[in-house]
Amino acid sequence: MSQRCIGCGAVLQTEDKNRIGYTPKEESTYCQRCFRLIHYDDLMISMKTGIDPDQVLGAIAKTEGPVLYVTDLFDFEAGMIPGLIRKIGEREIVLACTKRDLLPDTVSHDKIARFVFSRLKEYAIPVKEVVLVSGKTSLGRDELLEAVRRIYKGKPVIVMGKANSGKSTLLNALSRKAELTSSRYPGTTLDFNETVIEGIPFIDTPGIEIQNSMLMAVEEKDLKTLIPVRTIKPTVFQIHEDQSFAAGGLARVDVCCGSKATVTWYLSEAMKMHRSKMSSADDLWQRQYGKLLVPCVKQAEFRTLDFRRREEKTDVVIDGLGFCCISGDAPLIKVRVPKHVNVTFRKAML
Ligand SMILES: Nc1nc2c(ncn2[C@@H]2O[C@H](COP(=O)(O)OP(=O)(O)OP(=O)(O)O)[C@@H](O)[C@H]2O)c(=O)[nH]1
Ligand SMILES: [Mg+2]
Repeated sequence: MSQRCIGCGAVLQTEDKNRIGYTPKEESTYCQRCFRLIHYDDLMISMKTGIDPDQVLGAIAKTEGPVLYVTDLFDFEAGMIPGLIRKIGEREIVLACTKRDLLPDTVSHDKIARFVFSRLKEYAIPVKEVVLVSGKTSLGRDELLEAVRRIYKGKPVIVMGKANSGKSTLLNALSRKAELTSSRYPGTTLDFNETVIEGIPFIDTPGIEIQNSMLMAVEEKDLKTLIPVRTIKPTVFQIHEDQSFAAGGLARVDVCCGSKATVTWYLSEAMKMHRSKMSSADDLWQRQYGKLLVPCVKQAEFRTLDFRRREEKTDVVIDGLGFCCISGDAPLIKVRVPKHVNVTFRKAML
């Protein structure tokens, strides 16, 4: 049996239940893991730490086609791959910024596009075109296909990006079929998986590991709480003194306020935000961690980062969790996150 699973690209096998690609039936087109993910939302084999990013990038480097690079607009910083060209070789890249549906409609496409270009410059990622899309609503689908057509010269288009960025969902939107398996569990796609859309061969690829994301720090059952499914409704706080914000037991942002500042949170609606005076925040954290402050991380070793603000509006971005925008008189921000989780301070996106 050397057929591949249509959903995840793993080579199908009937021998070992605990290995990827297992199917109990010789004639199946999907492996059991995909079948259970699609029909029962049951993960079976977790690939959270299973796919080596160097292996994926190494395999991509051996291909010759142009690249459709997929990043998640909500979790944008986690999607960036600095030195991308060094890792995969010189080639034409179209960037699909997906999950546009998660950002408010009131923010213009132009504003988001300007933000994306400035971040790409910072990360030194050269792309030919940027298209804002949604795999969920199919917004931007035709525009993206046109952009891909412009870089397609006969070699399959490599669809790459970080785990969970939305590659498989986007390809399903492009093909108008639901063939590829997508799920909220990072590491859904397991191997290169070719699919032809309007005459163009695309290769879905396993997501590049997001080792420094909050999505890796929490238990799988909590991914439902962290990953937004609907348009984010920002939560706005006007503050007049030092305040602390706890995003469950996952992260804490302390804002040292001079006279008046505004803190706007962009999180999944299932995430609970707890605001307190900074003077009582440590006490709240100690007493309520894992009780009121949930979800929390598996290994609770935290680090604190200090940031002195200069920009008019600053985003504090916590990979895999979301971001908050701080404006006004708040010269110092302290961010407490699990040790390996990445934090970026950037000029405001929205
Ligand atoms: N709201 C919204 N959610 C999306 C969109 N695209 C993908 N998602 C969600 O994001 C999660 C990951 O989607 P996948 O398509 O499996 O992502 P992937 O990049 O193929 O992931 P890997 O195969 O693990 O690398 C799932 O929970 C999807 O439902 C989108 O456009 N909008
Ligand atoms: Mg996938």
